[in-house]
Amino acid sequence: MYYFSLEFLMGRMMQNMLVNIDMEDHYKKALMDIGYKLEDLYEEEVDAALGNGGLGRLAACFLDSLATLELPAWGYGIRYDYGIFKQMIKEGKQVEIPDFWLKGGNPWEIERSDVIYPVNFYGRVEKYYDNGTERANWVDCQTVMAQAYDTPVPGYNTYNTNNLRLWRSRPCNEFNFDSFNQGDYFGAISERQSAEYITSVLYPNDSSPSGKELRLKQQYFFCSASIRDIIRRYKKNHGNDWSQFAAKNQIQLNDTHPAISTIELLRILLDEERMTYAQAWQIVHNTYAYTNHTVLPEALEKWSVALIQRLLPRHMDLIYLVNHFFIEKLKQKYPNDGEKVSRMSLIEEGDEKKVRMAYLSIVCSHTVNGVAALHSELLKETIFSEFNALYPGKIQNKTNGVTPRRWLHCCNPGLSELISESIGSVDEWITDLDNLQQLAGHATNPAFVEQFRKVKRANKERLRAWVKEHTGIDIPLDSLYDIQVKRIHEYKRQLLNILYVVYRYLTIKDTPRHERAQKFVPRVVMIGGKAAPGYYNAKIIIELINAVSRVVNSDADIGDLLKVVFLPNYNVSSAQIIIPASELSQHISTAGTEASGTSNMKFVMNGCLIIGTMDGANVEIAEEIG
Ligand code: 26Q
Repeated sequence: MYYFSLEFLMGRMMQNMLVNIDMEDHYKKALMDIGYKLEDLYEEEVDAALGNGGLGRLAACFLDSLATLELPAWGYGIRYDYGIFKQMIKEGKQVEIPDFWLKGGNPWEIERSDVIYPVNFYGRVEKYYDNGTERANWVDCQTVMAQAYDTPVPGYNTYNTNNLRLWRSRPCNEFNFDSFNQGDYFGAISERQSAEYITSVLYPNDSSPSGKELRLKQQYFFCSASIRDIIRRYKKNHGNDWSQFAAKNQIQLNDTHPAISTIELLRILLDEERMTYAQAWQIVHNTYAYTNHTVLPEALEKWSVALIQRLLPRHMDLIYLVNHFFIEKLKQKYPNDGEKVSRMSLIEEGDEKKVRMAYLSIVCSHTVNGVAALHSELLKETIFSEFNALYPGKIQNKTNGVTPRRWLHCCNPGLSELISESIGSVDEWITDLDNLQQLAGHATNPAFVEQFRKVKRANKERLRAWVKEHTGIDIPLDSLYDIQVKRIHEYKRQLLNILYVVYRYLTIKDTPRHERAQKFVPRVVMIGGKAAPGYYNAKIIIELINAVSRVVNSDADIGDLLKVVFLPNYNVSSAQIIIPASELSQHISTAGTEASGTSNMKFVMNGCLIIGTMDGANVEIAEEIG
């Protein structure tokens, strides 16, 4: 199984690696012997932040779980030089700092100088007929090389190790030899640099797709190399017998970002392997599955036909061909309903023709899934309803999950130990979280409750020190820690949260001093998250939070009854400190807009009460925990 994703938000690796191979205690002791603390060593590692948020972190959690379940699954993606930007707050505003995470070297990756493929762009198509099948030579292309970098992915308590294979773009040596010969030395160098540029930087948008040529280049670049790699591996075992391909290779599309790979596989099967269209199509269709992560129309990818035509001319032909057969099927099933055909077409007509990548992904896949029960129902009833009617059963639900290794055991060793002591051993729950049900009996056990409180308090102390270090703000320990950390978005309603804080502040101010203590539980409201650099409304929400923080925190009349903190540079590592210290967490998206949410699960696992709308996976969490 291959998980194709433009994002893998791995965070730090060392503790996860040591825990999974059961070496953490040995390392702890060995380092202690030479006067070091393992925890201090962990702090030296930089995050591998090759993702924006939920979708990228989901990919990382899946890698850990797939390895732990001993499934033969690899991740394929891009080795960006620059991960998601670092966020600083200057005068209350977000400032973005480039994240050149490879500065000090990356000890986890293995450079594979032997695994390298050419990837073509631009050029033109020469068509010809071969026994009635139209095929093409794609000629006069620009070629870039894709080089593999591997990161091992050990499972918890397993003997197998999976792999995350990320591609880096390199110039092709033969590439543009002509300019050298013609004496255009600088021209040739600059073309080489533009090749390296493809994998330089992760796009920091996580909602409205940018539609930029470089982004499409990134998508095709990694898809092409990954498909080549998979075919090479298959041929080593099966030669030219393609009959087992789909049985041996399953590709999961993490959203539509790698959707062009469906057409790349089709192209290779037609133009290089010389199959008939029917044979090639069967293989593509039986190989792919697609995960959708949003119902928001503005977040659905659409690529301009003109751009694809120029960058990937043969792929544009083949998209039209797939669309032709698809529309034939529609016309048969719904005769005289031209409106429906144009609604469902893979091509959106208009001033600028566009390819609807979600529709392309649905048509090319055998299975489509949403990421929480409610979200999957919405897919079937709203944005993909006509596809659900056409292909009954194709759209399914697979509710997201998170790895309990990182999000409970590693980030909250105190709670992990308490749970293990209470239900027998760590191995009972750490690979099968249903075992946490055994804790129900301890909920009224005073000794357990006392221990639980102790653990929470220690985690709050750790967060308090982090807040002091990163914001300079002193927060009290004996307050309710109320937390909302996630990318800043209007639909996630950080604005609603901060307006409530203003209301609470004013209500406290309106209450006579002597009544306050009994009317208000002292609370520290913490909000954190990055805004996409071009998302104006998200950026001014950050400014507002900081402005409210300044007013409330400096009001001596309010004292410790209310503190407001903007947590800067929210990322995987800070999440591992923030989440275990939480007592109340906010998941208040407008119902129907948050596909799943995954931090909701992490907060719950760390003994936090969540407050939220009946949206995404909140619905299932509520059913599970009451
Ligand atoms: C697309 C085109 C061009 C540039 C950027 C993008 C892009 C990048 C990232 C579009 C979307 C994303 C990320 C989306 C995301 O994180 N979605 C979240 O996925 C989680 C995992 O399924 C869910 O839990 C969240 O509800 C969902 O918002």
